[in-house]
Amino acid sequence: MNEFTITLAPELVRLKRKKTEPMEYNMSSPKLYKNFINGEWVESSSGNTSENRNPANTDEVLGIFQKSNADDVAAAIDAATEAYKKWRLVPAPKRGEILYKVAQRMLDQKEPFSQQMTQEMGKVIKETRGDTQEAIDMTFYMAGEGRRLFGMTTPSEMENKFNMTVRQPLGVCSFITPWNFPMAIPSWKMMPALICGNTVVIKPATDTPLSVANLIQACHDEGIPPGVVNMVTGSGSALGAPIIKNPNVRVVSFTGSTEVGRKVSEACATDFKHCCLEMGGKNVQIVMDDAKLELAVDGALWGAFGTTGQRCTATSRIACHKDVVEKFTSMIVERARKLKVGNGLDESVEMGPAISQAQLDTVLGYIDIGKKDGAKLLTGGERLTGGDYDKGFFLQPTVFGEVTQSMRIWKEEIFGPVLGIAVCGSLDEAIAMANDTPYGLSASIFTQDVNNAYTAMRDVYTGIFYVNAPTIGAETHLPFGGTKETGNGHREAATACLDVFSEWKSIYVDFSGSLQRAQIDNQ
Ligand code: UN1
Repeated sequence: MNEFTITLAPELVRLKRKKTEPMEYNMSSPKLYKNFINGEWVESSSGNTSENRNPANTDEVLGIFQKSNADDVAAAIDAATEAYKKWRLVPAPKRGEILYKVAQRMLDQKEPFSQQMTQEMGKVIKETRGDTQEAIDMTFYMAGEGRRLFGMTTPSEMENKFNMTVRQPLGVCSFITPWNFPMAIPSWKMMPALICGNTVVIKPATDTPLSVANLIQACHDEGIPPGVVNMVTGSGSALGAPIIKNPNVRVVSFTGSTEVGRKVSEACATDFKHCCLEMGGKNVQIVMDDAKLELAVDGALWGAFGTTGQRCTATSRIACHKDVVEKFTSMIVERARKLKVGNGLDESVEMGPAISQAQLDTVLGYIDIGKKDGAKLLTGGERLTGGDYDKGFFLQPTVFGEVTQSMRIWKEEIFGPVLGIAVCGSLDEAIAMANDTPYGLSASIFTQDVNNAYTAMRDVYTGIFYVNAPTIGAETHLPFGGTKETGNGHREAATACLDVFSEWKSIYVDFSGSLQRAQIDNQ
């Protein structure tokens, strides 16, 4: 054994396969879920819990979750700090081997994970299968990254000297994750952090802890060592500061509102922590006069009403060419009226409920604002009531016409199934309208003209852009994120995310046997 041989601690090679069951619940006596700290499910020292209810049927309690406090957070961060000492030394390909198994286990459990996600989050089962699949894709992708994590070698300016760069982990990474993609978004953060050699503390959204618990269980069952992944449930207001301000946390990755993101950013700045922010969006679909209108309507419906409009990338604005706006509008209104709204477990349902009463109220508030500002309500606009609708947070797919750039529904993120259509006279005008927002996440154009497409690709200032496709549908191996108030320059997914979870080390090896002074001896 030479000095470069790494000996794995026995717990780090614990790769046996246990039988996995998704977390279970029983409506008559809901299961008590715990925090996951140092490889064990443990109760919060607060002694407090909260219920996780189905937004499609609030009679249904999916589980009782811990309402954690700052002591729980500290315990999780301590465990992650300790585990980091060994995990960072596990060869990245070995870390990848574990992630391959985690991904395979998630694939085995895709259906129950997805069903539970629909029950806790509301979006339709086809979409929760997509969410779980996105987490699986990310996990396989990052597992493969274990055999890459490429640095570079480059010549030295001096003789007998070798230069290279390597990625080094930072330590404990903490994540504050949203409810709209309860498994995919946590996986975007967790898997790259782990493959780089960091350890993790995650605080899931209060509305969707079960999906994160399922993800954590899959990690645990496939041999991620104790302390390497930890989960603490509870509210952001109680746990945010203890997580972010803990000196052992070196990376904070947050997905949520711009308002909260700004606070996270400020809190990280004073301690120079890596901070990755994924925030709001106000995504436009441009429809040109030469667009295939059927396709543009399909795209707008999927972009606006998929996930009940609760995606950061949701299509909430249309800039439609004046020559086709009448036809496009009547086509979309007709289709929106026919969308089937209901419990997402029913395979025929096309749109589920809002996540919560608060979200429903926000969306209804924006519908009022739209009306008051003079937009023309073309369809929808009301909460759905009667029968099973009374038990959930359902509302009608809503379309406004005659929207103008001065209106709040044109500028502000709504995060609900509300689409506003405005008229443009030219591509230049459409691009100016697209950029008329504080956000810069996603945009799209429907056109058959290659010149229109390339001009918009260049001039619409967003992090994601689609041609003849809606504003949603990012794949895990391309960078995800946005410009302006959507992000702070970082990207999730792809290999771009590795820059959040590692730092470059530049290494110079001088084998000349004598002192060589850069910039001095080689002139
Ligand atoms: C989000 O919009 O909140 O690109 C995440 C998409 C999904 C992820 C969306 N893959 O639509």
